[in-house]
Amino acid sequence: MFNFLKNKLKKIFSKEERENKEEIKEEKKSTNPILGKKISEQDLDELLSILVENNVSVEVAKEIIEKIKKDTEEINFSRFNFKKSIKEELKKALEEIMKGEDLLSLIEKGEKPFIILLVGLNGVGKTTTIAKLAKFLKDNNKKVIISASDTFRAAAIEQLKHYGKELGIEVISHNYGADPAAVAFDAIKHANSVKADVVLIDTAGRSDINEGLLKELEKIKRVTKPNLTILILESISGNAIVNQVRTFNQRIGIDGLILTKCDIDEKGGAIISASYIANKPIYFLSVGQSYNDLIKFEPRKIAEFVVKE
Ligand SMILES: Nc1nc2c(ncn2[C@@H]2O[C@H](COP(=O)(O)OP(=O)(O)OP(=O)(O)O)[C@@H](O)[C@H]2O)c(=O)[nH]1
Ligand SMILES: [Mg+2]
Repeated sequence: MFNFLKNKLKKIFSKEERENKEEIKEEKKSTNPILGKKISEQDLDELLSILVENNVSVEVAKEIIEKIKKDTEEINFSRFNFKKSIKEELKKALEEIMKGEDLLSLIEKGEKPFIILLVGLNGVGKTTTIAKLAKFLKDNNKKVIISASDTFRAAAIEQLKHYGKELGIEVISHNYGADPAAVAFDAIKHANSVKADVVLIDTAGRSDINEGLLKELEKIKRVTKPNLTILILESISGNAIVNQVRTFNQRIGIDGLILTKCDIDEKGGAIISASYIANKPIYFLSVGQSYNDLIKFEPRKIAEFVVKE
């Protein structure tokens, strides 16, 4: 009888001792069916597929999943609504990666004239984005000057002059073949004399990243010392976006991004890749071809677009 009690007490005490140890607690948690379910490798693979199928580059998708794996190691998800809960974890992770920034308040806090240089490959939407930005700034009572520093592509200057005329915004230009940095220098000088608030510098693109383009942009940047350098990217560009962000950032130095053509992008993943690799804010998304098609960037909306219920 006494022996039985002694043994029972021994058992209880040793159990208490064991329970004080962290590893035992963990063991108890993961094996307790009431406390729920942990994310398995298979679940992580499913989350990875969601990202990759929606155009997030494989490199970026793997890093995001690795982070989720670490962050959720200790979590026991409810068995009820398990899939929904882990998708929510994915959305939260995506939301943390992407950040927006209010361009207008940056301009208001910054120097006058506030100089913005737009760079990017051929056809991504630099010139039309300049027109949209110019309209947005004018609507917010800012005096804007545009520098037609794409002296490379035929009709680039006419395109900008046309937008300038429609919007009532002055465009400073030289002839085709002129030094783009000299055009920008003149535009800034003019902006100073008319007390403009903002100078938007358009630049030429190329079909792929080449030395000629990078050297040209480096020179424009050296001469103009912009307050902000914005890389324009197409949201429909897939994996190529990673290389664009890396090269422009290393060679030119970028402060933030604008993603274009989001109205024809059915996936949304390239926005996540670009944001992750750049680790810089997204100022706007361009969602169409008219002047007002520039919308504020909201990370949650992109996360929800990529990770559907
Ligand atoms: N659907 C859609 N089309 C866009 C958007 N942004 C730009 N575009 C179109 O993309 C094409 C190229 O735009 P541009 O602004 O001329 O591109 P760019 O980067 O200046 O091109 P280059 O000067 O040749 O280097 C035009 O037909 C634009 O109307 C967008 O958000 N949505
Ligand atoms: Mg252009």
